[in-house]
Amino acid sequence: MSKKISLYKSQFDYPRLTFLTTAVTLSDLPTDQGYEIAVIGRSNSGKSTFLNCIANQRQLARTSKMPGRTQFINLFKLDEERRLVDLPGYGYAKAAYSKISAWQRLTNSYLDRRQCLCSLILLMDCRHPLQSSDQQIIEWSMNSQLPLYIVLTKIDKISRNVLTQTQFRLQQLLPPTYAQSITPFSAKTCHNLPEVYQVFDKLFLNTPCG
Ligand SMILES: Nc1nc2c(ncn2[C@@H]2O[C@H](COP(=O)(O)OP(=O)(O)OP(=O)(O)O)[C@@H](O)[C@H]2O)c(=O)[nH]1
Ligand SMILES: [Mg+2]
Repeated sequence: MSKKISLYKSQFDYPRLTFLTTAVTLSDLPTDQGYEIAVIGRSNSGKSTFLNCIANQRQLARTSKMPGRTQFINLFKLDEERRLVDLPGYGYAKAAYSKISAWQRLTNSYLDRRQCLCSLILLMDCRHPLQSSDQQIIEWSMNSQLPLYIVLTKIDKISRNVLTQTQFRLQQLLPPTYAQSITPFSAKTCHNLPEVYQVFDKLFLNTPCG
């Protein structure tokens, strides 16, 4: 793994992220104002762990080895206007089918209706990238013209060579807009955390919502 030193100083104080609320239905969400960036991806791709790493807090978002840990929409407040959102994962959650489809309905209606949603961060486990559900999210964001950024998680679990091959393959498969927007990440080593802060800053500062 590269030991590149980044001098990037983030515009927002991400370690000050605090838990705001859990939404079981859309009506539990705070007023639809300000800016939200949502972390989306398959169950177990590392979404909640990623948010903990960003906040430099071990238990801000609940994580688990078992897929299906996050079952509702959890919101974290960065400041009065900006929030980060941990969405339930899609894919192979170990739970009753009826429960899984309820989480997916919740996520889908959040995506369809939330005006202050300004971007998505799509997390993919670097060992299983671009599954059909990931492709559906990419397609949806293209059609809705919602900016999407890709983070490849768990890179501590593969060699540098395999990571390079994976990135190359993804660049061939993804539409050009997204091929340039991939950040490899490890929550174990916090590799590329400054780059991730840079992505969030850019998305918060340059993206009109609504
Ligand atoms: N080695 C390693 N493990 C990770 C990394 N990121 C997450 N994990 C592990 O992957 C498992 C799943 O992480 P979560 O953050 O709970 O995944 P999630 O995407 O929030 O899962 P759901 O809530 O089910 O959607 C946990 O055991 C984490 O410790 C990483 O970068 N490296
Ligand atoms: Mg989770």
